[in-house]
Amino acid sequence: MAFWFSRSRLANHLIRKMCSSQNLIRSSGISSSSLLNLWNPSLIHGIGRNPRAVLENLKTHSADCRFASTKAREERDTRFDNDENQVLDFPGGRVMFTYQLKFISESPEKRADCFRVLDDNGQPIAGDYIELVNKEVAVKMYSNMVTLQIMDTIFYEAQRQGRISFYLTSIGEEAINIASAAALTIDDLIFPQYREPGVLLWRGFSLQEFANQCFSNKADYGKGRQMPIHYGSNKLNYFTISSPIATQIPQAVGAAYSLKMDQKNACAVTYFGDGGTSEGDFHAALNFAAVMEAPVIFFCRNNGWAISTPTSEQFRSDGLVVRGPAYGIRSIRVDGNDALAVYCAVRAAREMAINEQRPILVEALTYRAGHHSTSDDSTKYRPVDEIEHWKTMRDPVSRFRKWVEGNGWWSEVDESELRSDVRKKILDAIQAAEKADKPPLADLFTDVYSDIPSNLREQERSVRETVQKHPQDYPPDVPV
Ligand SMILES: Cc1ncc(C[n+]2csc(CCOP(=O)(O)OP(=O)(O)O)c2C)c(N)n1
Ligand SMILES: [Mg+2]
Repeated sequence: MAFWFSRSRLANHLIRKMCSSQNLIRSSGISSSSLLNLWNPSLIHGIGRNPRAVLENLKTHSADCRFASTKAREERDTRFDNDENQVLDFPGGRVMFTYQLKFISESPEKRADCFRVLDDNGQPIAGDYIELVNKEVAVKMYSNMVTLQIMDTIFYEAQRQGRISFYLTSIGEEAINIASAAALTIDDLIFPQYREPGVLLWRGFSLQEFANQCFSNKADYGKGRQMPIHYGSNKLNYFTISSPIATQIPQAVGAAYSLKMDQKNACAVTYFGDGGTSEGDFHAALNFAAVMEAPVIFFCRNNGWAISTPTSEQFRSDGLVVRGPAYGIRSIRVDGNDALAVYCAVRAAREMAINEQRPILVEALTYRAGHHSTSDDSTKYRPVDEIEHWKTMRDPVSRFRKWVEGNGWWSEVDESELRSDVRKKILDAIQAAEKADKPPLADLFTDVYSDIPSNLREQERSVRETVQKHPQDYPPDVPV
């Protein structure tokens, strides 16, 4: 760094020496800051017509006297051409000097725009993008959004009935879930937070597979060792959800970098909430991805809340989209309740991430229309009419339906058939999952070490003893 500063100091010194006729400068009516503009070679025109030209002449003349030897002159030409005294050639590019003591404002005059294709009534307002989604994709997207909604409603009730221990809905974020998934390919690696089961649904995870996980039965891929909704699927390139917030973000960058090294035609996509961006992992991940040029899409669901913490207590920036450029990441803000806008943005993001081998940040503005989870009652910390407004006026599912119906691709009959079919399938899946055997206790201790260490053997022996002593405190259907 010292090198650049010393270079610019040297330039400053030389300019002052060359332009020693201060009176001339003053009488020309040119301020000292505009004098410095004279060091732009593109201004060497029209000598004799204006004071600038006079000064230009002075500069050229003085410079010629100063550098008697050709070698020195060449050196001067390369060093001080192009506004050397106004520009700092610094790693990453050229930086303009300013002589105004001016701080960069903490907030821009205008907030970042939000891309949308459909208005609140499902009417297209950005026609150019409509044709990207054909009938087949649109109907599948809408059907998946409805399926996710019904799945959420029934599983939520199952938790309230005490049949599963925990649940968390995606209500209000169906467009984000389904439309982003639709814009990706199965080879793209998904690193979810937890409010994105629709991505898995789109990829073909069956209702039975969802139920098996929530009921922690033998068919659950996690062998009942995770809380409900911590889904994962090797087959569908969906990394298993982990409870600690934001851990998935740097993992996605690492995976994206491996895709880059293997020259794969795929990217990694990580989802996270507004709350997740307060974790150090978020910042480290963005910086790492930018520097390593990793093909990763950072998808932030800015839904206004991190459990009971509003975004105003989370950050003071204009949401998250403005953070991207700070790390050197191309970014877009999108209406998260407009399925077409989400689809178009993610599709474009994917193309850029893969073709240009770079990270992209997408911030989707939305609202967590449900409670955080079954462990929460959001009416305790936010107005009920706010929740109602988003649930009714800004519902992403009915908005998308209006567009699909308007195209003649969907009818009332289709709607009722879909709803009763999905409802029945989910109820059947829940019944089957509930009846299925639980994984044996021994599974608690496997799959981490190839040879189980002695401390774990000891824990296993101790838990068996405790279950035998106090059977009433343990589920009777877990084989010991
Ligand atoms: C490291 C860590 N800190 C705190 C928690 C507790 N916690 C679980 S969810 C959550 C809120 C996350 O909010 P956000 O990222 O906005 O996602 P949203 O629930 O809104 O979809 C918190 C604080 C956690 N799981 N992990
Ligand atoms: Mg949130």
